[in-house]
Amino acid sequence: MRLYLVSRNPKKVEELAHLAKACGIELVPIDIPKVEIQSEILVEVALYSATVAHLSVKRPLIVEDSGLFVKSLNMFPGALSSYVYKTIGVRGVLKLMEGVEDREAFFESVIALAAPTLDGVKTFRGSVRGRIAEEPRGTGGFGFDPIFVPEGYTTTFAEMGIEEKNAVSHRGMAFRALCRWLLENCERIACEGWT
Ligand code: ITT
Repeated sequence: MRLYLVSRNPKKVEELAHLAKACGIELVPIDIPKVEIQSEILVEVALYSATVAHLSVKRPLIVEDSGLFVKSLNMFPGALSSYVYKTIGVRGVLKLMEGVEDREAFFESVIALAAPTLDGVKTFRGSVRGRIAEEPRGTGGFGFDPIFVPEGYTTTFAEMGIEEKNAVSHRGMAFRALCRWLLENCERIACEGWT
């Protein structure tokens, strides 16, 4: 089965391609603009992006929207993570956290699936709890990976390989939910014909 992916983040594409392969899906990135509404709610952002993309592409596709939510910053940057990363970056977030003891945070991911044989857009969610490190560590991954330590680990996401990160990450969890749903519903939605 083939699924198209609307994203301009090559690292995100790489992580999703690994997850798709494990699910027997060929993931094909398409370079069209991803229209994102301004909303604090990831599922709204993903639903809208997938709907708009599907209107122009008319093929089975997914979009993935994600964000880092820091408890002591009242869940900032959340759905604004991409913009905050590009502006103040990892160092900026660490500065906001200077002297802050409560370093609890979580990543959330929403994958939205749209396809011609599907009634409406279907969404899948994943999240991972963890903490904000005192200093950036590691060179892998992207975005806020160097400062995120998932619960039960001492290493940051940036110190993990793709497979290890995917096994615990918000994106891995959301994609596995999509994979399970497709397996269970493929016949009903005629997904074997998706190209
Ligand atoms: P596309 O919209 O083109 O897919 P993007 O990077 O802008 O790419 P989002 O709009 O979903 O994607 O923004 C999510 C931001 O949240 C991302 O740019 C990172 O800064 C951060 N983020 C999300 N998942 C992350 C992860 O697994 N590791 C590190 N940072 C992550």
